[in-house]
Amino acid sequence: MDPGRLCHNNMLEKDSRIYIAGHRGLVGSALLRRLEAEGFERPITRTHGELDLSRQAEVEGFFESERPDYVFLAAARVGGILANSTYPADFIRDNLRIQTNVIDAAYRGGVKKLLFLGSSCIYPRDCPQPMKEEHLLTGPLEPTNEPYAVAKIAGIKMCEAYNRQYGTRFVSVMPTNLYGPGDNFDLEHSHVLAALIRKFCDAKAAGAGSVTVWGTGSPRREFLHVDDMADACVFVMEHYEGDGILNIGTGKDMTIQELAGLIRDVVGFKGGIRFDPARPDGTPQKLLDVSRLASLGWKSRIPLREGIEATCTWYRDNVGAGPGGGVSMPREGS
Ligand code: GFB
Repeated sequence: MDPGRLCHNNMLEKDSRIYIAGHRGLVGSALLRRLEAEGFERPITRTHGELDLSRQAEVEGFFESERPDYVFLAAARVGGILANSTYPADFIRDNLRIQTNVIDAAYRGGVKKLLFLGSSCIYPRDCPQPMKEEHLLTGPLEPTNEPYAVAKIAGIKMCEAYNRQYGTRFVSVMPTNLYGPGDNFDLEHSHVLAALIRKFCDAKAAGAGSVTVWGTGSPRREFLHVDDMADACVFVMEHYEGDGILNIGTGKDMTIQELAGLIRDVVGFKGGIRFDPARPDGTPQKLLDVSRLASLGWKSRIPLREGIEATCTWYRDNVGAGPGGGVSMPREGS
């Protein structure tokens, strides 16, 4: 396996044909914002209604007619700990289908480079911390999201196999837990940071006495703002080549209890915090070793508190305030 290296021969041109699969999801929408802000003329996007990525013939037809040069594969079925354990079949089926169709069509369509988005849950449940890229496939996975993780591992291995057999340039990145504008704030399906923003904002508005946080509060998680993630994706697309996967994170984690305290503080909620240990904790710790990407020249920039403040504002303006407050955002997309 080619472990990967820095390259400078892959700069995206303003008129490059860049396809963002999943442009309505958390990561895809951040990528689109980023590329449009930089004056890229032709980001190619399709809504789910226009192109169903789980249907092979549709995906092949799309690649034949649109001929993208670069692909950000940010389309996926995603969700938090409860969604993963409630819909395991949907998570493994939809992700295998989407990524298989897009990766294969990208090869057949002569795509110059594809970036596949994995997840930090590909690493073993009891992985040494911080988790290094070489820890992949060294131990059993966390049961609450094993089907999703297995699909993502299949995507990584598919990229590697296509590179080896067909000489493609497909690269896989492993983001830590992401958050930011455009996140899913549905209490059953979301990830923890979005859920807690909603719970604390709504509790403050309702004058509630306390907020309930799932689990014991002791698991440790790392959080990366999605605009940093989009920046890292563009950096990797332009500057990295090889089969070796790359972790993307901040390199810093905190307990769920600490996160709840921080969000309570940002929101200005004066009530208490209760924990519900009947809800699952999931993996005890998920902290990425980000030294590999740092050695290539990329580091996260958005401080957590600042990112949470901006996401609270986005939530109040877009989800929590209106009559449809708390609407479920699309689950497919990032
Ligand atoms: O973000 P989260 O749903 O997913 O939960 P994972 C992280 C931690 O926050 C768990 C706790 O220990 C939850 O019990 N938590 C506390 C809450 N309150 C809440 C709440 O109101 N909502 C949620 N959702 N959690 C996911 C995987 O794991 O991470 C996916 O299931 C993916 O496959 C994603 O990898 C990045 O971090 O445990």
